[in-house]
Amino acid sequence: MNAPRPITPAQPITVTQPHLPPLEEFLPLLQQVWDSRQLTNGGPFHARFEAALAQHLGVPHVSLFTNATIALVTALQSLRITGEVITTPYSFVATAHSLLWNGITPVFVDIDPVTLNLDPSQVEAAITPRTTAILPVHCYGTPCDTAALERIAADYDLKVIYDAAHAFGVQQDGRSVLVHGDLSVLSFHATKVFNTFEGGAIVSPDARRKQHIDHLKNFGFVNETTVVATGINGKMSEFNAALGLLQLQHVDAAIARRTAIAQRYRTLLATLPGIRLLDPPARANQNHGYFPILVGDEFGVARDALYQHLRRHDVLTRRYFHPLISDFPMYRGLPSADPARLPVARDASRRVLCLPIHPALSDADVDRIVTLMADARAALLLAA
Ligand code: T4K
Repeated sequence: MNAPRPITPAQPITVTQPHLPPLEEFLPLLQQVWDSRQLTNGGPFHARFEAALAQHLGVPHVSLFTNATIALVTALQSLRITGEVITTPYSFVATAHSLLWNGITPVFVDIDPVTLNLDPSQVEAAITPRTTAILPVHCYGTPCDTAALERIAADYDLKVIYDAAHAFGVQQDGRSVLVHGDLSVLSFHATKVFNTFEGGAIVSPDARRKQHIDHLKNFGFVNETTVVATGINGKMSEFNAALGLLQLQHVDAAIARRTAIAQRYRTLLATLPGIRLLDPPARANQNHGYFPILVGDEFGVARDALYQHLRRHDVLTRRYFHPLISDFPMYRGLPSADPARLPVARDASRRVLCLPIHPALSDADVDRIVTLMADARAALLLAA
């Protein structure tokens, strides 16, 4: 896992790399799929993975999906959300796209400067008679201020659907962060802490809601001849479910390695002025799916110049999340997308850089990345 890389790596260092189990562990499961010829539509691996996942996460009910985007679209359908939904501009574009796919108007609200999550103190002012729900994101796996958001939701009779795409395995105050709100949606995309190649899930608080969601993800069928809702095809295949079942055995070790990498970054980056790291969340663990830094003016080298410098040295960082969702063409005409109303999100989007983090990254890789950052700054100071 930790073999040193040559100083000039043959392969670029990417922001992430999927963690996979040894292929020989997966082949016997594939053999079972081949033998059974049950490839999808709720086969045995689907049932086993769903149960094992709920237990692993410590949540009551899970519905597996083909990906988080379809799961978000379905979650909104299942709660019959309409009108306007308050959400964050600082996320992956799928968060807001799930609203547009349901004919819902996103209302963007600024983020909290410490957590980079939706700022509850701004939510209330954005509520109108058309508001039906809040769609916050546990960005980078940092839990939202769930208590404040759910207080507002209760006061105004709004639903809360968490985009928990980044929050696999995150616990706060001794329980899963996924139990909050009406529904939570996970992603198991290749780039996530826990992957099934593609995949996702909805966490439901009760069996009835789960059953409704399970019908929705299967075209609305409840039996061979009865369709009770305008469902979609969101089903996870047996291939993905078998992989997920196996991945559960490896995910804790993968997160442990990510944690060690994050600690190493923290120690090394402390020597670089102007580089801000996010505070570890209060009373919660971290899965270290991302390692965001905010490049301050004091660093001297602007974020985009640093991004290019690292790129020239084959270190492919990502500017998650730049541009803001509210800057994309299908959103920027909305009144709530006005940049003047989103100063904190805009500043974060200008400064953020997600450094490479994944279990196969070596200590030498981390050292090299930080050295390259220091070099960029030193070169600038020398030229000044
Ligand atoms: N909500 C939130 C808050 C999300 O962040 C996301 C997804 C969603 C909802 C929707 O979830 P899904 O519907 O996808 O389940 C990536 C992912 O495609 C996307 O899933 C993720 N968020 C987003 C933050 O990042 P890109 O455009 O950065 O991916 P890409 O292909 O450039 O990959 C980044 C790096 O990862 C590559 O440089 C190399 C490495 N990589 C990637 C893939 C796909 C691999 O080594 N192997 C691979 O198979 O969007």
